Amino acid sequence: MEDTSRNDFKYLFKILVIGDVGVGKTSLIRRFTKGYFAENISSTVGVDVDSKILNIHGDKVKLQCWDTAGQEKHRSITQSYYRNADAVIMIFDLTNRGSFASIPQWLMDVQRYTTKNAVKVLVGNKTDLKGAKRMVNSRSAANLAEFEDLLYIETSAKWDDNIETLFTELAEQLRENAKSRNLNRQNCTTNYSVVKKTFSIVSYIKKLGQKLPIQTTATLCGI
Ligand SMILES: Nc1nc2c(ncn2[C@@H]2O[C@H](COP(=O)(O)OP(=O)(O)O)[C@@H](O)[C@H]2O)c(=O)[nH]1
Ligand SMILES: [Mg+2]
Repeated sequence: MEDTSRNDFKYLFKILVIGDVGVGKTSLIRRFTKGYFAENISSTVGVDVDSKILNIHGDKVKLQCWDTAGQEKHRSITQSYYRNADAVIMIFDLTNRGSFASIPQWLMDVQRYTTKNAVKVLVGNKTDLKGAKRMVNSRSAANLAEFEDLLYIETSAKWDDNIETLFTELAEQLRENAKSRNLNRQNCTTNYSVVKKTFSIVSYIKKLGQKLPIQTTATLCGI
């Protein structure tokens, strides 16, 4: 999908990226937002935020990716970090069984601190490390994802494998959700404008001293 550098957009979504130290959170965000991979990244302090705008079916969708920096060592990510998250990407390292075993704990925090509507994605990173190095098979990860109602995808930040797909699909899903929420809201607004219109007609008729038509707002709103 097309990346635009201009800072106008139709949708803005906050995406949290969490998971154990070393799974590739920073690398994945860097690959997506900046387009490169660096073998040795010095860890940053505090939370890093990086964004990219994607063009999704003609709409500019800004994905704001929040990266933890160090706090994940002690799983001491605060509740405020999770606030207003539209999506959460939970990453584990396909070559590190421990990082996969941590996912249920991460998920507990996600369920505790985010809304039910937040889109949750499980990511197995480092697909470039194959053969004996691989410690978590796709089936186990897909089973967990299915059980916990998460999307699942395998990536390599190093080889740029599935990174674009991950964020594009996420953006599509978030845009769809936002559109249907707006539609619900709009329906309500339409009802209001219908009601308002009726009132102005009513006051106009009143002014003319005519008999008011019997019309309830409920029937106008189709309730
Ligand atoms: N082979 C390989 N190494 C990766 C990949 N992603 C990250 N790494 C390496 O894994 C280490 C930890 O990455 P980093 O992004 O700092 O992980 P974080 O602690 O989760 O932010 C670094 O040495 C990265 O170069 C990947 O897709 N493949
Ligand atoms: Mg990092």
